[in-house]
Amino acid sequence: MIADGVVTAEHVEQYAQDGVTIVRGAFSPETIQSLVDGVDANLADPSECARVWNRSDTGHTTFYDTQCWQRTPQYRDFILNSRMAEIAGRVMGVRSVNFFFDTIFVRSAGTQFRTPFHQDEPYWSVEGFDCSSAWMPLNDCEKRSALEFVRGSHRWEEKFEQTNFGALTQDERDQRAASEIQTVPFPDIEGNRDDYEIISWDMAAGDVAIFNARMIHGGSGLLRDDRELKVFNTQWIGPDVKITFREEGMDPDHSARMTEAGLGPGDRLGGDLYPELWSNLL
Ligand SMILES: O=C(O)CCC(=O)C(=O)O
Repeated sequence: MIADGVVTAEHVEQYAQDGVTIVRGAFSPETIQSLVDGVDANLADPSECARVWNRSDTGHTTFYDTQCWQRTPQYRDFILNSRMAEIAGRVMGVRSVNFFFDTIFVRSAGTQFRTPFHQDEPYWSVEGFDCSSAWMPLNDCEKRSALEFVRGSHRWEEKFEQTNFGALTQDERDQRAASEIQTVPFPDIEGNRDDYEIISWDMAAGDVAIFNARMIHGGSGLLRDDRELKVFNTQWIGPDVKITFREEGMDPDHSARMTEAGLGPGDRLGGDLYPELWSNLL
């Protein structure tokens, strides 16, 4: 279970039980600096997917962009050539891993905005258990500002109504209708924090938190006035995951690019857009 001595049996066990694990010191300062350069280039030239998730009265912003890896050499190099794919594959305990997509979350210094608690899979154009996100702060991040996870929630069976992120961005493209199958109101985690086991860590640049896409997570923000937060986030898919197009809408919506690439509901990810980047048979 060891990837260059980075992924241990404890990581695998923690991910399986809790739904999230943290791999510390996974990436070198040079790798992190390259991603910071990529994020800075991305901020200077946002893609058509970019959004400002939150802009406070005091001018603090939370910026989001996604699917930029093919236009940002530093992201492409990390995704194709770093050990991230192998780390994700070994943590999930799967036999192979495809890349799904990249996201950045950039909060200006002092931003208080916290991401509403949610699960990822219900927004995505895929369905399956072995689906994970790798959340990497590119600068040191205090526990109070790090992403939070509700322990074990990746195995909860309820289909929750999810946050409509369109209400945050006011952007037509983010609107998401209520789904007929998701009838259970989303639990008020923030209002009842003592009722849940909430996990987060002080994180250093180079650490990565890998979590299951069914896991309830949110938070971050609460930055000190002299602290910004740049996060680079990648999504990784195991062999049980299949494409699905959701009537209630998807965020980010990959249905058009998947269809254009000849992929449709029921297919596995593949091809140049969603390459297989690690296999334990290699
Ligand atoms: O960094 C954040 O605030 C949000 C991260 C998140 O929700 C995600 O990675 O799915």
